[in-house]
Amino acid sequence: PFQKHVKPKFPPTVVVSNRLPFVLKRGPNGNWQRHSSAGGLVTAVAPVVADSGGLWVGWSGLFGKEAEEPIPEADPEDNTPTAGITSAQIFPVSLERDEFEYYYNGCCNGTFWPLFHSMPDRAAFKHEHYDAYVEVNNKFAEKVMSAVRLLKQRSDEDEEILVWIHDYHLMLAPSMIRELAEAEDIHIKLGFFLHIPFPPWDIFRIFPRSADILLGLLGCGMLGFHVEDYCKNFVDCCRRLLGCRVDSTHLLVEHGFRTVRVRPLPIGIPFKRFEQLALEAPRVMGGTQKVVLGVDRLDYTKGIVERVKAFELLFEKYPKYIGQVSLLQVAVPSRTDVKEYQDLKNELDQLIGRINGKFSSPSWSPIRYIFGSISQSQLAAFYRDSAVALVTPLRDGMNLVAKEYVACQVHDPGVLILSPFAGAGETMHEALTCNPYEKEDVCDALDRALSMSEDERVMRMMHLRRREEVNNVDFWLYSFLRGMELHNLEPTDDDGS
Ligand code: GDG
Repeated sequence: PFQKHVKPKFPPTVVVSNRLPFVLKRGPNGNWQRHSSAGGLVTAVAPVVADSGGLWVGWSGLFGKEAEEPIPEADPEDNTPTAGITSAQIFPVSLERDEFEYYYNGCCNGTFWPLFHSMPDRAAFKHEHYDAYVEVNNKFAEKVMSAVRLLKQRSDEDEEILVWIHDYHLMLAPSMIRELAEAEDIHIKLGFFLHIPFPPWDIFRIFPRSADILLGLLGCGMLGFHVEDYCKNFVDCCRRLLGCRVDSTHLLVEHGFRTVRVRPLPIGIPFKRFEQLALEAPRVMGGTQKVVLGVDRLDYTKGIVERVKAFELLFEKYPKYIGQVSLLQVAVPSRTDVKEYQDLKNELDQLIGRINGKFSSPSWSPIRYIFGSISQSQLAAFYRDSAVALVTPLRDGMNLVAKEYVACQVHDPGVLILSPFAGAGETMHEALTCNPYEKEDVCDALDRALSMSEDERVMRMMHLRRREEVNNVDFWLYSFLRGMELHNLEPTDDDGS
């Protein structure tokens, strides 16, 4: 039923995520100002809230007294989709500083992030962190209920209310919300989407309270994961850790008196938006030297250190590339108050310094490194003008960079090199693949990409682009809605992309 450029119509929806879809900063007059996030997820989900008259529950990024000040309206010049959400549609959750430290840096990023990326050696388990996680999930559940009550008052008797919870920060919230709603006899449809991988049973069970996490998630009617393997892992965990009756083919889990549906819902990007940016953005990289591009949050799961080492090997194994090819690595600062991330930055700084010292000439250096964020238009120009995108995470839920690169190949297509350990590797079949743990393999994939004929590049990119254009972010929204089995689900014919 889905066609290109058809936008689904959502019922009144409460979107729930750890962070609200904007950052608050003090303006020149001391008042709070909203700075909208331009990230793919927010761009996709904000219209759902704006258009459905829905509400957004999340943390504002502020603590204490500051958090109690009223949320401002969007700046009149803000033209991002978030600007369509009024302050009355925002339900902020207030968190204490210590509680946040334990819940977010401790449990979410210190435990679940590495564990779910199958890196248990990096995961720390502290019961006080998990206690804070339970407490914060409770706070979110309470806030979601006040949002639901408001929507219920406003809507028709038979109108369904959708609650859509996002990501690993809120895995206990579904069953908490279900319990509260049932106590008040309010009927809601509860859906959850996990943006990171769901690990295999043998990894997941390392978490001491793993059964509680499953029980939390099973509060939903439907659970979405990026790819089928994550769905299968989840269903398998329910069978082995909770003893649930499951259907592994149709991805169903029986729990209590309900059947929970589990669905692979691979996220897409706003393809047309990136394509348009690439068509319009001014040229930023000139010259005849080829550029290999890496774009990531600075995170150990993204395999940036391993990638840079493979790039060093390229010049040793294939000296013909010295002076001809360089790596442009954009690393967006992330979780900078966590020691592990600070150590990673230091390691990368030293490594890049050493390699540049070894190979640079007065007119060329092998690695250009931007530690910071660039505008989306500049990013689109980088994507467009790079001969190769090197997307080599050690593990990644999906990876949107691979998809955005493809959308921006509007002239003289480049080559995508993709790790099979990213969810994107499941569907982007025409990419070259390499094992990021084996630098020889990465290095040979680079050689192949850099010497690929134009015919082969055009053919591979055409197929990659076609798939991402159809399976774009609106298709993901629509697939989520279909998975929720709502009544009155009708697409509108707005032109969206
Ligand atoms: C999580 C999962 C999953 C990057 N640098 C700049 C910039 N970006 C934008 C990219 C892209 C986004 O950040 C990164 O998305 P990824 O998907 O690559 O990675 P995570 O942040 O780890 O996201 C991941 C995703 O959730 C969605 O479900 O795919 O697996 O880990 O959109 O464009 N944007 C701008 N300047 C930059 O310098 N403007």
